[in-house]
Amino acid sequence: MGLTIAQKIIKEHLISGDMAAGSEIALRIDQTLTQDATGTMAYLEFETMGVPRVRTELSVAYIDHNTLQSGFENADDHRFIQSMAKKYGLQFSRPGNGICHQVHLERFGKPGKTLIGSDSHTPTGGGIGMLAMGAGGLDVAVAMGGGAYYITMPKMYKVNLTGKLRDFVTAKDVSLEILRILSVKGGVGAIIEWGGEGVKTLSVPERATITNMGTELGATTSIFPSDEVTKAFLEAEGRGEDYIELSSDADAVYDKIIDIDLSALKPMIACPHSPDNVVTVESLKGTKVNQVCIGSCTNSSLFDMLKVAALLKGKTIRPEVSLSISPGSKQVLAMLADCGALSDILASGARVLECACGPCIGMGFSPNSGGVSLRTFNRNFEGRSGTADGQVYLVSPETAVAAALTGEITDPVLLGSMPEIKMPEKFKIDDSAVIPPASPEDADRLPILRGPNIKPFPDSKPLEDSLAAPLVLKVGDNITTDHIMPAGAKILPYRSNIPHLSQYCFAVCDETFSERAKAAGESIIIGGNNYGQGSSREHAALVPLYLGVRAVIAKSFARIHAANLINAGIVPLTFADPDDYDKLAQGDALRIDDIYAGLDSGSLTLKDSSSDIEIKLSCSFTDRQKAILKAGGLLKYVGQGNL
Ligand code: MIC
Ligand code: SF4
Repeated sequence: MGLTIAQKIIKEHLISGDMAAGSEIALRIDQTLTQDATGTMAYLEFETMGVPRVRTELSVAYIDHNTLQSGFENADDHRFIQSMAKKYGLQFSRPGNGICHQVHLERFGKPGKTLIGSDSHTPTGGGIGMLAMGAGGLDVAVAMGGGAYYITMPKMYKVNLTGKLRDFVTAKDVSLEILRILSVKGGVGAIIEWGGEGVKTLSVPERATITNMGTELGATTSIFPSDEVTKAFLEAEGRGEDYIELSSDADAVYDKIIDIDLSALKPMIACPHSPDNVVTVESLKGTKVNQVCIGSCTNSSLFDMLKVAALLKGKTIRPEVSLSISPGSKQVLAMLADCGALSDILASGARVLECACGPCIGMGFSPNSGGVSLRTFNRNFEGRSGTADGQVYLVSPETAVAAALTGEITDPVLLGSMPEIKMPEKFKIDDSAVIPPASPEDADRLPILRGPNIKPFPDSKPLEDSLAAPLVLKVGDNITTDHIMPAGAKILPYRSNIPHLSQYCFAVCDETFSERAKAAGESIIIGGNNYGQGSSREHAALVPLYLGVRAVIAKSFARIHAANLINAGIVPLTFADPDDYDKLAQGDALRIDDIYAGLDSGSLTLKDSSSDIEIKLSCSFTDRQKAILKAGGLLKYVGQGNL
């Protein structure tokens, strides 16, 4: 039987396990990346492992999220990460050098390699044929220490592309279309491979937009073949030697095949507050717009920015709209400046922000109260923009420009003809903002520089055989990590200070949660489907751990969050019958006995003494996951000699 591209890479990196969908596999990881919002914690965890130097082929520490320095906290964290990188053998990408995924694609990613990153949009690397996955910080720390990365062997889905995108219809519209078809849960447990004749018409930045946003499908990752287009991109980056050809076998077998005719697509838009709430742009025409933001790891490549500049050239944005543009990397910004496109952007009235995540994670540029904000980003979860009642829509750069110029949601086709965008044969290469590590001989003498904002991470305890605890919070479907542990400019500086962060846990849904959980001592959370979708932030597990949460019972979990819960020593359990969710009420006194035996048999009984009912729970943990839970989390398990 033939293999898919992902299966070929997995086969080459398989340390243990059976490549049958649903089985646990252990993978050798070639490259890792971290960003600063998850990085401080990941490096604190790495430090406790006592490994003298990273054991990967390449590990990069990026600073791109927490770049507003409105106090000492972020600057201290940057300095801490820089000192860790220098000592332990990592490349350090300085603030200003760009968004981790964009820079990694340009300067470091290699087809056929495995990459894990402490950021859920790490699959961007799939645009050049990498097996690139988002992971919790602790999993990345283990991989840096030379340990394997464990995942459930995914199913294989294929999206078969035919035709060619028309002017003003873009890779972003392809991403939105697949979200419309599959929903935010549609990719759970699967790798999405993009193939068919239409693939050849898509450039690397377009492919990377699509693999980036595959995260919103819940997919383990997304991947494109590595072909002549990939080769030309790597050559233009001066890295032709990194190219290898990669394609699936003609007789590869897929669990699902979806056909998309690129020529038939229209400009699409995701409405508040979910990336799969997708309709055509045309259907919302005339809706007034207050703010437009162009950038983020989804749409900040030179290709995107040149299109934006060409469409803005000689025009002025509407006075009632504010437009921000954040180029994805220093390379993109420098090339925009060199070719004059930056002047066209500035002359239009846009505000050019630094090369960082910025508004995407609420680091500034929050919309006005109730404001309508059109963003080229990948997430529009409620409150994520920093304005609680902000109405965020997700669109392509073309649709974003059309709104900035007209003040309302407008089909970009109405902008006239699309200027031809010529990509350079060579990108401008300047790696001066990437600081290499010290030599192993010098590393010993180097200090680690810590600020007062860095607090120890919460201690977990070994799993007990019985748990009696109140149902402290009951939430519905598709709860995101932005609900569990919100981000934004005010809170993000405390990513290395779990006690401080804890007061904001679940504040979006329930302002009293933190107090109530603390008062309860130990507690249980009940969730619906796809609990924990979105970010890879392990803070969405570490903070509940700090607040005493011992188990989360949900209808289903998002992949990275489930792994983060196990790593933190919190037990993720599912309802054997999802309808039992309705039988439980917040405040109920819950009890689970014989947990050790239940973990082995795969079934536990939840007793609700408030209503005197019993509910069956399922758990299908691997032996390794059981051992981690029993030890009280992955750090404890690694401490027992299990790296
Ligand atoms: C996000 O887009 O939500 C983030 C911020 O990049 C997160 C990481 C984080 O919370 O630090 C992600 O996607 O994993
Ligand atoms: Fe940064 Fe936004 Fe991309 Fe997350 S999704 S890495 S916050 S740009």
